[in-house]
Amino acid sequence: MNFDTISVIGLGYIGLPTAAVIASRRKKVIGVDINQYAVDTINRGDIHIVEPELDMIVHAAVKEGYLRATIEPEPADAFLIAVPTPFKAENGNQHVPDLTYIKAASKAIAPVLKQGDLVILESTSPVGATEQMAAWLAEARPDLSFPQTRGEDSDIRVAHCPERVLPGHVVRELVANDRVIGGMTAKCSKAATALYGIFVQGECITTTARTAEMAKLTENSFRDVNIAFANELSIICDKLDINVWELIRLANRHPRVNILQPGPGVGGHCIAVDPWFIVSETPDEARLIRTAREVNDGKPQWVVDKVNEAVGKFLSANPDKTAKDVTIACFGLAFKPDIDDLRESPALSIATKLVHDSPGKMLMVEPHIIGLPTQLQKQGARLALIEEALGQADVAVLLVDHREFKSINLAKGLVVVDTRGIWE
Ligand code: SAJ
Repeated sequence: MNFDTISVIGLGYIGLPTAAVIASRRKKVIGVDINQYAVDTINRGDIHIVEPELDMIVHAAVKEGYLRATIEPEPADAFLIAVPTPFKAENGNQHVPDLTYIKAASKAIAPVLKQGDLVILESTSPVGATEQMAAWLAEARPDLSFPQTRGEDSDIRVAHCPERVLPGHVVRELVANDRVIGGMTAKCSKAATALYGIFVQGECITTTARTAEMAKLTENSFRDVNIAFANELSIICDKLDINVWELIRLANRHPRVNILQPGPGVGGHCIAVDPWFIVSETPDEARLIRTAREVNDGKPQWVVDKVNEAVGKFLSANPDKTAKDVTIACFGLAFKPDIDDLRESPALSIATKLVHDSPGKMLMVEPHIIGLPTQLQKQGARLALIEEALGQADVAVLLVDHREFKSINLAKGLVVVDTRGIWE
């Protein structure tokens, strides 16, 4: 199978690295995005997102002429769709998957499709989304045949191949991870396997499109349920006056126990989102998956309550002070350690609540950003350096276990709320 030109639709956290890695294998790649700023930035050889090593690869691919970005789709031999699948509210359900972007991408590429092309959906999707995408394509191109009606003999091949890369390690994991390839027919799977063979060193395992969709949702739900277990333990242990970090270390010495780490909640755009795709489709059956989501989503408020308790403790030890005199320092705003990504971050939502509720000074320590989000700034919070915050804080709240925070020496008398167990 020959893929001379490959088009990647959606140049975000998944699409851009994928486009760049394929281009680095000396394949002609056309990246398509509706965001003109992203298109212009990439065509200059720069990147509009933060991901280690990506800038070098994009720069080289654009400079050598293998990668080009555009707003309008152009003909290609394979199309990889990597657009977002957010939620929408519908009939009182807040977490219904919204396929608008997939629909728009299908409509956009349909006019340039030709016989023999391969279309791959990479976006994390509810079960059935690939079939739905194929239906949209068929509707727009009645002159071409698709697997849902023509099976193995279709003009166009369609598959779902979910991305499984870890933000912060995308460039390495894109190449090294195994891929689940869910073709709508065996021929579709074969074509998609050949495409991933261009850059994937992991194994490509074929299955159906629906199983591939569910595999991706299952992986992230598995992690969510396990983090929820750790978070629930942390709340139980707090009540029973047990150090949860020590408890987990001890329990994990059992050869068949591997408990994850509690934290301030689950953030990011995948683990806190994907389980809802299962719950939304099978609400009566997905009881554990739903409860895990609720446990993890409830953790930020529990942390806020803990900080308020800590402020109360400080005030009873310092009866001459009022709440207005208390300085709170939050350590970390990102959704996980050692990255700058604040989107869907429980740390950010805790900090925002604290800034809103606390009348005293609020200092934010986040070594990975150069300016605070406007909302925090407007409410009077200040971005501070580690030393400055430590010098002024009455209450220190550890929200993200960034490398920089691990070696901090805490002053005696400082009231601490440590959601990550690195200052225990
Ligand atoms: N977290 C904990 N405790 C833990 C582990 C994680 O509280 O023990 C929290 C993190 O702090 C963070 C959240 O969970 O807020 C998610 O972080 P993560 O590093 O576990 O995962 P993501 O969201 O960055 O990436 C996940 C990965 N999925 C799995 O590990 C099963 C990645 O492989 C997927 O490609 C990605 O979702 C995705 O795009 O779906």
